[in-house]
Amino acid sequence: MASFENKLKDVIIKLHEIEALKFGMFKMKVGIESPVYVDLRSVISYPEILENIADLMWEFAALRNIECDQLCGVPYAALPIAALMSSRSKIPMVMRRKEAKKYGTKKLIEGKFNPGDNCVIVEDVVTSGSSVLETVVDLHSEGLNVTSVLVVVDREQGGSHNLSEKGVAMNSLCTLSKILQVLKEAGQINQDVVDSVRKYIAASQIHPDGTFLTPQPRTENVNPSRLTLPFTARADQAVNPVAAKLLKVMVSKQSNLCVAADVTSASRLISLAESAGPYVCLFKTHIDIVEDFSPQLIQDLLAAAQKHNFLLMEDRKFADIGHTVSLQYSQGIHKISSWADLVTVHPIPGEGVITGLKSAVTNLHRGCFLVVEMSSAGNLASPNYVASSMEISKKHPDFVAGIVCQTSGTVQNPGLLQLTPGVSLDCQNDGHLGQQYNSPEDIVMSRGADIAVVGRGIIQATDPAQAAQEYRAKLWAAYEKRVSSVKNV
Ligand code: S5P
Repeated sequence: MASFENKLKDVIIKLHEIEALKFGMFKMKVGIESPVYVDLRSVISYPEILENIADLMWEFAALRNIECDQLCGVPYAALPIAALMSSRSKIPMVMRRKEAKKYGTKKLIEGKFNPGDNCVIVEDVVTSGSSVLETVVDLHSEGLNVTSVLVVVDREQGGSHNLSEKGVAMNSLCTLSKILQVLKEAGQINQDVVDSVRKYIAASQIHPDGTFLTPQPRTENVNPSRLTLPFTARADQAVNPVAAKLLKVMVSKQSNLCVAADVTSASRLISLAESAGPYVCLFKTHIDIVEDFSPQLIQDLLAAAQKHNFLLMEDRKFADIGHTVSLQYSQGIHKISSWADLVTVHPIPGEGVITGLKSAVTNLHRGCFLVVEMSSAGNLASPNYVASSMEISKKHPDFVAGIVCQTSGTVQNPGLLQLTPGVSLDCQNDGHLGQQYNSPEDIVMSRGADIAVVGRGIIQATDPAQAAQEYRAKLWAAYEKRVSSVKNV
């Protein structure tokens, strides 16, 4: 039987074939032009695709442990999807009228329900989330509880954030980023289309009242998102003390560059810390690849970090049960917790991996980055995995400093940092080794990176100091452009 992931890919490709997903230039309801158009109304003409979407939505709801007493479809495109889901699951359905009837009973909600019933909204596409919020208001006014919405496509333009601010969790079957990835891999769209849609996503975050968070004309009540708020202001919103410190270092050094110091000798590691140190905010190590490791190396690293004002991150990618990671973090020859300000962690074992790490440190002047999406080709991070990982991050704001990911919509909270690897000036991937590169500008503007990780682009350069300087300048310019696109209009 096909996996959930393969069925999802199949549906995305079919939606493109029937032109429910289109690329070009389209005028949106909110008045801006968009390079992508998502309209699932036509899906009723293709019963098989409709059925597949409803099945996937139901499977997805089960994966997310979403339970409810009622389903509510938002007219029009989501109605048949909700109806099929209701028919399959035998969960009854209610329907919100677009307008209250002018005669007879002035019911807003059709269908039978009891006050206090838990209702999940089903929607086809979410942009700012305003239609869903209107539905939430009406359902609440009739006494129904609404805490979740199931969406087929999240356009990643602020909907998830706007809904969560109103206490409604958005669960999306797929995002625009996922659609781009699937259609690109299937050879149905080219890199230019991918780039233009990514730029558009980063540049058009929308508040539910219709105002743009980036980079459209700024209005008085704009509520800047993570992507547009300057690092200085974000330092105040960081709960983890290392994240706050890192943001301050970034501002004072005007650097959003992290060097991935993937070298195998102690002398090369220290030489890199000395040469690239002045230009980076973060120095990332894989300490287990150093062949002549000794405690002295740590002393030298700490001295370089102090001299050049950067933080240290050990990219250990912990991925075991809590008890084991607490030992791996604090014991052994590397004693990581004694020197690394930050570590990387895979959320795959569940929340225990974080509680385990936290149990190994007595003060919380340490933090971690959760690796929720990877840069490598064919990685297994599904939308479901990403969303569940983000839920874990919310439970430990004191320890989670940020998220390692590839797409701009993943991190909403301005107090968290997005760290993104896969950056190179020449953008040449490394073949069968799987790394996929983007340019510094793209990584910050389209993919939403706050900090970009550069390894071989710097360490294999003839002059690593000069290369670090060049990456820093390009990355910082891209960050300034991202922020000022809202500030200066
Ligand atoms: O998804 C990821 C996550 C990480 S932390 N992809 C990555 O490449 N990394 C790390 O970033 C990887 O372990 C390496 O240290 C660095 C990228 O190095 P580069 O030489 O490809 O720039």
